[in-house]
Amino acid sequence: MEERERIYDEFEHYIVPSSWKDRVWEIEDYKKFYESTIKDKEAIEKWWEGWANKLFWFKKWDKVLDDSNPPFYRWFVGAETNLAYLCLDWQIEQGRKNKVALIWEGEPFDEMIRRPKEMRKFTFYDLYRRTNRIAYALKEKLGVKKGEILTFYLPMIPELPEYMLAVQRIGASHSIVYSGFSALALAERAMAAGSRIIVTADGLYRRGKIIPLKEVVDEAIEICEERGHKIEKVIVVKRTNRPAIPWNRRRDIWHHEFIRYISENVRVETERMGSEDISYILYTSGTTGAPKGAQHSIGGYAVGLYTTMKLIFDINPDDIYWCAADIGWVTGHSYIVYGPLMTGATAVMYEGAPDYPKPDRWWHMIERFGVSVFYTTPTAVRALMKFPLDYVKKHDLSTLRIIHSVGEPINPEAFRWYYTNLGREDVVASSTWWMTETGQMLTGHFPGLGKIFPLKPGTNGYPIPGVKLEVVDEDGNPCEPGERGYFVITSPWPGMFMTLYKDPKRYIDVYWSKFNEKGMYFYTGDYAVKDKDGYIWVLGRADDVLKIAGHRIGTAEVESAMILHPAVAESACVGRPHEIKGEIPYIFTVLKQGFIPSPDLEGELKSHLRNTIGPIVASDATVLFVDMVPKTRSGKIMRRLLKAVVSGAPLGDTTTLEDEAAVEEAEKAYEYLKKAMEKAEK
Ligand code: 6R9
Repeated sequence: MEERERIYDEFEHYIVPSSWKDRVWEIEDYKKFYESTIKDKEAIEKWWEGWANKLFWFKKWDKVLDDSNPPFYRWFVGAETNLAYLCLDWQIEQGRKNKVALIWEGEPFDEMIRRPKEMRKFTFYDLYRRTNRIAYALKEKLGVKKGEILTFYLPMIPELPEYMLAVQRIGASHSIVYSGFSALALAERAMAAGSRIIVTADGLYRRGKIIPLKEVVDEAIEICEERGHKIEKVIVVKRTNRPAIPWNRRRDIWHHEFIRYISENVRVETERMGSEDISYILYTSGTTGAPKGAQHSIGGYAVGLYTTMKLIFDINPDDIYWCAADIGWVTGHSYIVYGPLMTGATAVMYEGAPDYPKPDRWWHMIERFGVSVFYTTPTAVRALMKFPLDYVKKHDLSTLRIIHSVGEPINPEAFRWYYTNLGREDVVASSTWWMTETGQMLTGHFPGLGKIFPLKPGTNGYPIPGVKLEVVDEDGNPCEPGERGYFVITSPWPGMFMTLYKDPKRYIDVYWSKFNEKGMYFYTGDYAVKDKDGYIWVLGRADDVLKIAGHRIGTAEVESAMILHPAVAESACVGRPHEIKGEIPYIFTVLKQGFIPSPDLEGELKSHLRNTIGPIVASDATVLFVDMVPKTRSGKIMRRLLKAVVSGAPLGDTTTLEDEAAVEEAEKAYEYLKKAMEKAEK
């Protein structure tokens, strides 16, 4: 974070992609335009209504925005549409029946002929037929009804978007659990969503290996059952041909058998969904152990996605668009599936690792498909820029015209690397800031406006028109340019989540209470700075949430997983800066009496983490055994002190940030922990 603070301070020069030289906003002109879209509620409504009018609706709205009961904002009140209809039927109506909607590439690769072993293209009509068939089976064979939530635990295979669209068609909703999560995490989410159906696969390919999934689901179901929740059906997609998959004949069914006797021509009537009905819930980590189910709408969400696809990706039907994220993450929901399809783009979807079998897999794919718009993460860029540049240079990447990143702050070095080496200094590039809760991107550069403002390596650009973002101090007052503060959203936006599923109180407490004296400010949990030109620089989380390779993990989640282990008395998790992954977990651990620190025990605790949270946390975690975890008098873990220890920063004024910490005690703790860490590192 400190390094970034220096960057925006000293930032002097701009970059303009060569072919955009004549299409540059004077910053003041963009600001004028932007101001005109946010100057009052009417302006905001007018801006969003203009976009909404470009979409298909069964019935239009009575009201654009109902803000009479904040923070429960309602967008496009009274309107009716359907996400599956927007993504498929509406595209077909616009003449895209035979256009490729999805290019899917599997991970296995034939090195002899330098081609993927599997690559499939689906037209809009193909997807339309395939999802109708699944929708029919869900409805007729399992009685899935409007309002039901199905849990998906699937890898990056075409069946995942197909099931998503199938449930949308019949008015049901999904809750997708990232396939890297553990059985416990899956069980907790399936129970919280009240799902009786889980859709999964036998396994997935990762770096040439097969990773089992069905077994994890079975384990999760056992946990559910122990806690009194019944999973009635598990639909299993056969992905890997692994032999001897554990099977429960009453409960489990193969996907191919599930749809076998259903005609490929079957059609299911599309539910006319209310704008504020639930499209999906997606669980995300917060500062307490229990994951939060961000509940997304249909109408507002669609408008948010359509707008940003046009504004930030400047998407046109002839673009080959590739978002290289996982669908289990909000980025994949919004910008692999719903966003690209509803704009009629051709989207690429890739199953596996970026460096398999060689570190040029992605560049090879960009070349083979002629990708024009690319969306990726800083972690991936930093990992791939470590390899010799030849891997990039041997591929023709000249089709690229826009490359954006997401998920975490991007350091200027990584930005410059991709801007130059992938983008030949001629792409529009930016770091688009948004969150699971926002549903849609809210900052970036907007080639879709026909003009861009100059790029600054590492910045998040400007807020999109129609949305008010502010950087404020502890009291909610705007910070001076260059001054660090809390990042807040001060006007509602259409893609916003509607509440936390079944927990409206937590929705208010977590997001809308911190600055309530100032009005309805959505608190993002991030620190940010606005520089003197008005560019936003998001610096990182201000709360106890880590971003490990772009994945959001609550430190409380790690800590509550740790104490489930019989050897652990107490633990405190903080993020340690990492040059590729942004941050990695560092876990100070106090053992119960009778347990002795050892490498074996460390290994055991890490495999315990793998089983309780999943590999994202476990694979990079360091467990450090200590005699005590420093606490304030009110019993709160002194996290800033721990952060100073792990990042090698001096204690300095960190004590002042820690409420009620006795300076002397803090200093002692700091010295002790520093030594413990040095010892462990030797
Ligand atoms: C889309 C997504 C949200 C948190 C967010 C912030 C961080 C996301 C960023 C970024 C700096 C960017 N974040 N994009 N930080 N620059 N361009 O990542 O959603 O997983 O919910 O995480 O990610 O800290 O608050 P989610």
